[in-house]
Amino acid sequence: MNDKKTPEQPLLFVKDLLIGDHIERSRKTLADLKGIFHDQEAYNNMASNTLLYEVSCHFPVKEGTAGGLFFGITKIYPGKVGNEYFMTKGHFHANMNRGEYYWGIEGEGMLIMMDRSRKTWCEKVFPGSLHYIPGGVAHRVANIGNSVLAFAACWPSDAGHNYQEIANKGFAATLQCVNDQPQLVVI
Ligand code: S6P
Ligand code: ZN
Repeated sequence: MNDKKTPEQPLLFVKDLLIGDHIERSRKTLADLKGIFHDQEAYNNMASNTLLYEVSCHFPVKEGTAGGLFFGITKIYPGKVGNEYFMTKGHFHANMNRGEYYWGIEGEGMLIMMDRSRKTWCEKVFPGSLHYIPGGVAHRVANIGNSVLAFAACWPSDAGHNYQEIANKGFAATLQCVNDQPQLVVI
């Protein structure tokens, strides 16, 4: 019997792409973000299959496992729906006290955060920027540049995701392009 183990394929993190085992990829189009953007007319006038962002994640353990970590790369394409930048859906973690790190890899973006009292603020994302998102803080990222924005994320494997609250109530402020500048506009 041959008891020699085949060496595991190394996990690669090449710019904005993850390669290796236990990697899952997903993509979100405009249709997947129905109800998220505020300019309904602009939304209806765009092709519903417009690609907004892609995520590749490394899930080394089962979702919900205590003590593990997940790693993901999100790539957001440039563009706007009306005055609102292409952005991620945004979520709270289902396990409210679980935090997360984000860091910028490529392009220019804005991390928008909102706490439980609906206080909303943002931080600029750029290559090398590092962002700590505390537990209980909803988070989403908008691409404010003219090229692809890529950022990495690391979060606990028992964080889970609560998209419902954002789908129902949204964020208290939205990031819009006003006079060619990103501005957080209270809804
Ligand atoms: C997971 C982490 C990211 C997002 C990704 C897409 O906790 O925050 O990997 O899942 O940026 O955003 P969303 O809001 O569509 O999950
Ligand atoms: Zn998260």
